[in-house]
Amino acid sequence: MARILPDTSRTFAEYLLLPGLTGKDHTPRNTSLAVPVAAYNRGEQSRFQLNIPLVSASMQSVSGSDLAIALARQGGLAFVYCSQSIESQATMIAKAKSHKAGFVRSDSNVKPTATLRELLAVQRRTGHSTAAITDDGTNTGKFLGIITEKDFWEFEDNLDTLVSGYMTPVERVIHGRVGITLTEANRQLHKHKKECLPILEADGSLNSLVFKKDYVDHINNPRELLDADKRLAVGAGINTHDYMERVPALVEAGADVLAFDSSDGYSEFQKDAALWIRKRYGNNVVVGGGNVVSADGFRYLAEEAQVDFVKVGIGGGSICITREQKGIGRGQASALMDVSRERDAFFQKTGKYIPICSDGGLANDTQIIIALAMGADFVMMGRYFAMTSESPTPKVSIKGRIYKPYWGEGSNRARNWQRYSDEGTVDRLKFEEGVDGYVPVVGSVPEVLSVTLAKLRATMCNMGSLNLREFSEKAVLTLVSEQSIIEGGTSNIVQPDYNVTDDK
Ligand code: MZP
Repeated sequence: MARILPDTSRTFAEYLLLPGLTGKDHTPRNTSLAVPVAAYNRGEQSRFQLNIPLVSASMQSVSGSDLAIALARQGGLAFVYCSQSIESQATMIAKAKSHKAGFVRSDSNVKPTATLRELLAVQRRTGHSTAAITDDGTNTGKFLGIITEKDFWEFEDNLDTLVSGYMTPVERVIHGRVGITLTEANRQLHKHKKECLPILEADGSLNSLVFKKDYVDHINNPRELLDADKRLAVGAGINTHDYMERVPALVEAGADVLAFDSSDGYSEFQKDAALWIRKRYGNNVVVGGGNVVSADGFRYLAEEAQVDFVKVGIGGGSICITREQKGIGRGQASALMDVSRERDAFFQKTGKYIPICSDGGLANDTQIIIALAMGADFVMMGRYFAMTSESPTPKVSIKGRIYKPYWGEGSNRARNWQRYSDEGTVDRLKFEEGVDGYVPVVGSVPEVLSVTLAKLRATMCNMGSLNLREFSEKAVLTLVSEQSIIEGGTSNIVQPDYNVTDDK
């Protein structure tokens, strides 16, 4: 007979936190939201950390380059979706990686013999208004000058004239030499009141560009998540089918963290793929496994597949119908608590800490907080980010309100059969495991995060904790009754009806 677990499948909505002693130094300003992503050994530091404990789901309607840029600038990480061609996923990653850096490889370059019309075409393609002029029109050619949109008027000047007549020639361009530090480069920009400082090799060829706007960006976003070369960090979803081609392309494009996007990661297919990546890249890539909902699943991925982190959650996603379709899954709170316990036991036994990510089913800010208290090192969300202006979908107006489409990877619209089948059956996606709908637009990534993170920091202080490790170690949770949920809302008061017009 089947084994029946004694526990009931629980969800986050069924728990509340009890406050701990708040000390005088427990203020939101003193809290740190940094969390580990890559596995590490006792006494060491994780080789990849987030500055806030939130990542976005590898989904077509969630994680494109714009969201990757916006989230990394806030200290989190987006997993650019893998249900697209290898080339387009790599292009999205490369775009996010090139968004901002201390020293940027110039992507808009022309020869001095190019016409203004040709220059405009390059500027439109890249979206960048500053172009380098080099002898061969590449980003490493001999540097001859620089041109920006301010140097000519598109609707007044003859677009068939040559760029050479409008550019600032090298003799008059303030520039730096390779080897200059970023601080010194920014100092030069400040001193000469310039927007862009070209950095040249000793032989006069172009190496890179340093922009004032990047410096300003950095000052405005002190939490941003950067790689060793000061480029924004980007994650990428992968699958167990084409990893031998996809992973090298993503690593080449600059992906910092890879994560298997699979509805059921407790599989030999995932183990083989993870070991292949480990063998080829050692610890130079961070790779996450999942999804699992049990201690057994966690241990398998930790021990056998040697992944860096494990994602937890099956069937809880807001667009997910896996539980209805296949009868598989587990209440997200129960799954998370089971896996958290196993992660801690594994750490005690082996000295290796493998972070866990609670993936899907977080319906509001409170549930994010409860998930972190229950032991998630970080959380992955789809719906939350699909609702922001930076998600890749267009806005639509429905009955006067603004929405964006949001669909599951297992829906007919996404047809991400690789997520749901390990063996790659011929008649891919026989039945749907996800739905296709709309979510309201709530604002930009910085706007929504500022509220969520303020609540999280406030709760951490209520619990007497200054970091998220301490927060989950100190957390005391209680199951709530239906009546106590009602008690938690407002009662016996009249609230203003916002539709009533004020009659004076
Ligand atoms: P949510 O944040 O919208 O509740 O859930 C997002 C998570 O749902 C994703 O990270 C992924 O694990 C899962 N997902 C994505 N597509 C489907 C589906 O079509 C799904 N069933 O379950």
